[in-house]
Amino acid sequence: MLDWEEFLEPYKLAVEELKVKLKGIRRQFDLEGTHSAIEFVTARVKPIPSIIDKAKLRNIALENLETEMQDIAGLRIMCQFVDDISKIVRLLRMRNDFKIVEEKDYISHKKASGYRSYHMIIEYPVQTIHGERKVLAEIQIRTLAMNFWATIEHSLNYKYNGVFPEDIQFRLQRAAEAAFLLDEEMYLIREEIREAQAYFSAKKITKDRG
Ligand code: 0O2
Repeated sequence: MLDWEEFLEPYKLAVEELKVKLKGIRRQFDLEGTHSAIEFVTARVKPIPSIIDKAKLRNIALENLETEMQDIAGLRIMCQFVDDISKIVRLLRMRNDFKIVEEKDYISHKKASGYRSYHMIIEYPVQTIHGERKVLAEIQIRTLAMNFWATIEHSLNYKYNGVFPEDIQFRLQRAAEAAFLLDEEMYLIREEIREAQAYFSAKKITKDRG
């Protein structure tokens, strides 16, 4: 019988530490006064019922969860523009506090569902009272538009148990195309937007300093 509290503890540590580190990247961009490639970060440890469901679906024995389920610890980085994603990927590749074990590019190769996102599976060392433990974590990097689509699709997926009625399926495909188009249009005017945002944040700093 798996002791879930004990099993999940290193994942909780990993998620908390990584969240602080990723938010630190955002703060450093802000301090430099340059456009932040990170808009916001979210993090979670997969809920136990979801772990059990996914394990059943993928035929993963509970004793193999540690090596075979890569997203028990999950972090999500949201960006404004598509080119921010490659910037973040490069930044993460340069770090030496974890090892990247796999990268999945669902942006160049979107999933059949219409899902787009960049995934990085990392091996992150946490310090426990019994010494170092390496845990797998998944970092998903996506634009705000990709995130909007994925969040909605995920809720509907849950509602329909993965089998969408035809009209919903059709709308979701169209919405995926619209999200792609939105990213493309925003990318084309990104310099304008960044300039405007830099102007407003500089103005805010001046105002805050009185
Ligand atoms: P949750 O609830 O977000 O945790 P694979 O590599 O294909 O063997 P795996 O482990 O599913 O299998 O990896 P994959 O495909 O990279 O997916 C991992 C996570 O990406 C999913 O976790 C989702 O968060 C997200 N994802 C992947 N495909 C889709 C999709 O079509 N729609 C949405 N909305 N999200 C997707 P979970 O465990 O499915 O869910």
